[in-house]
Amino acid sequence: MSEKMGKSGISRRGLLGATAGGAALGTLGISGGAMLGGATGAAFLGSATPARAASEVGHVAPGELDEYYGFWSSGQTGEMRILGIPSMRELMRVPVFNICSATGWGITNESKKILTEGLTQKTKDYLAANGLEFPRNGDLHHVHMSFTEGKYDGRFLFMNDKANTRVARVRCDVMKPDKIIEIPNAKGIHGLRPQKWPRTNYVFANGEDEVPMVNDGMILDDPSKYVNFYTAINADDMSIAWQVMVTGNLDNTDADYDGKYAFSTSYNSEMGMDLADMTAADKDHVVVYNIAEIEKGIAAGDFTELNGVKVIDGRKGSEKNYVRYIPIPNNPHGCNMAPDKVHLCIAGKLSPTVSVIDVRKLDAVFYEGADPRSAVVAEPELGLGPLHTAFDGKGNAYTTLFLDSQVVKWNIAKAVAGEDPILSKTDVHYQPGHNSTTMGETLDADGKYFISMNKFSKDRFINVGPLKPENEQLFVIDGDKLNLVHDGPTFAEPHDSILVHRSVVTPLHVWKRDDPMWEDARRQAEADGVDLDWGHDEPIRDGNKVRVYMSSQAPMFSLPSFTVKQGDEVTVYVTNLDDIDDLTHGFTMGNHGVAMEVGPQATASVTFTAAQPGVYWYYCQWFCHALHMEMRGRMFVEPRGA
Ligand code: K7E
Ligand code: CUA
Ligand code: CA
Repeated sequence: MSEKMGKSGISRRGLLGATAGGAALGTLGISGGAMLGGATGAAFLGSATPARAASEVGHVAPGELDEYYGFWSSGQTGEMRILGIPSMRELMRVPVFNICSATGWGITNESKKILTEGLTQKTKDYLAANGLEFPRNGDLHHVHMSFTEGKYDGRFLFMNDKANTRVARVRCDVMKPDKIIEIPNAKGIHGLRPQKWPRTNYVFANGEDEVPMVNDGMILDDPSKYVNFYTAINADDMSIAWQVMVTGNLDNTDADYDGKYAFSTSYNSEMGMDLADMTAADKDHVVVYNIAEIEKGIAAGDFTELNGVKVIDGRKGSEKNYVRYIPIPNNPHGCNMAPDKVHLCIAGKLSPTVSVIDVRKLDAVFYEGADPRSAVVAEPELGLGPLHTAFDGKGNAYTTLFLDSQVVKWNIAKAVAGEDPILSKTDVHYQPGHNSTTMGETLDADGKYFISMNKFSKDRFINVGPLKPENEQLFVIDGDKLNLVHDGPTFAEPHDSILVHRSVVTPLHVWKRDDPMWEDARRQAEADGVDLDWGHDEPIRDGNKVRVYMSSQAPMFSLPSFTVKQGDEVTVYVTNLDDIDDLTHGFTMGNHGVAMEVGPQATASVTFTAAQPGVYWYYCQWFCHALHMEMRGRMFVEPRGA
């Protein structure tokens, strides 16, 4: 480390001693134990009593329904979760980038198609070299809903996979992914936001990790050859619209309410390749993307085609009006556009400040050559380790302070006026990362509830071993104070959430038979002359490929048994004919690693090789009837020679 320090010309002592940010770095990176030791559990217990009884607000009695959906990321679990707010009950897990034993996501043909079709050939090749069809893991940080005119429109949810550089779209009518794409050129998609205005035509995605401009194994230690990519995805078909090549890495992103600009924070403006270099400068920057100018540049042919993507050069030194770099202290993280349509809040992370950018001043920065910092209209000092900011729609902001284990409520107008903006500080447990407010990233921000998503639970729960859960706390914020109404653990590791009024989202109760999810099954059944709804008494043989069509109706499969030959590649199609709310069946083939969910009125299919002769039971693994246990049948595998 000291050697690398020498390279950047700054000693470790100088770095750590230079600024408040430097001190924060020391705590953050170098003595993690001390960071956790300072938490204030006792103080919290004394102040936690809600000012109003829990029964009055924030309590959802059995049988009552929540007012909001919470759409949760799950970090390295790779799934999306749906919670009810304010009960904080976990209602559903939606596998996206992970493989799911219950639903068969990553096992069924329908899900495998979605997981594979958006991968680049290069990725398919190196996965194949590892015996994989698609990545086994995902790291899902940010879930955001599609917008129409600055408000959620309930069509889609979009989310990133940092681990494998992917972006997924989930249909809100069935709460299943329908598109998963790998982003070419970029590495490590992190920040992700939909365009807010006029509607979500683009989904913006940050590549966090720098890569050599030609990443062919010839360049390692020449940072001048490293670049980073900001990607605009066409939300309607999940194709790549364009990319901007930038200087510095990209962390979080957001878009304005005018459809003019999008923004990314960068903590590595230094283009450093290790911690020392990434924290060497006392300012990094926010990149501002000028959407109309980029679109003009693309239309005029001012791009390089790179792996099939039109790439605009927006690196520092480029004279064009595509991007501007606004210097911001120090390794900034969160990037949150306020619903007042004016103020963009950049959390300083290693700086105790939040930088407030007035987006109305950006035209001057682009077209009149104004100093980029002239758009920064306030930089209040709020506390140590500011990470993310949420809004109540009444001019107030809530910023998480990771190192202080607090949430600070502050007033944006006061900050801009140069007054002390801090309204309150509330202890949270412990080390909060993201936060969110009800409808807070939309023009419908209603200031009712606030979630603090804390990275550590430490001593809050009975011990479950060395791996502890995270902890999340829900507050009512419609008064002056933040009133705690829920405090509970979550499994690895939600980063972000959005809280969406239930009136916005109207999922189906049963599938529609013409759903595109099983289009391939429909086509295959037609080619086989089979009615997909009812199935077929005999397997359809096609060389050593065998297709078995059956339906399910509680408590029976239409086929009590079927026969194949050893070595056959067997595809089983199951259609659930039950047209009843909550009547899901499943199909598990014993000892074949095969299971899947078949929702009411859905078709699902799975393919496996019947490698060993014998009798194998298949069964419905989703409890559906008093005779659910009896809902099973036999696959008979005849020896090859028979
Ligand atoms: Cu949105 Cu966790 Cu990926 Cu901040 S990041 S905490
Ligand atoms: Cu069908 Cu259980
Ligand atoms: Ca930096």
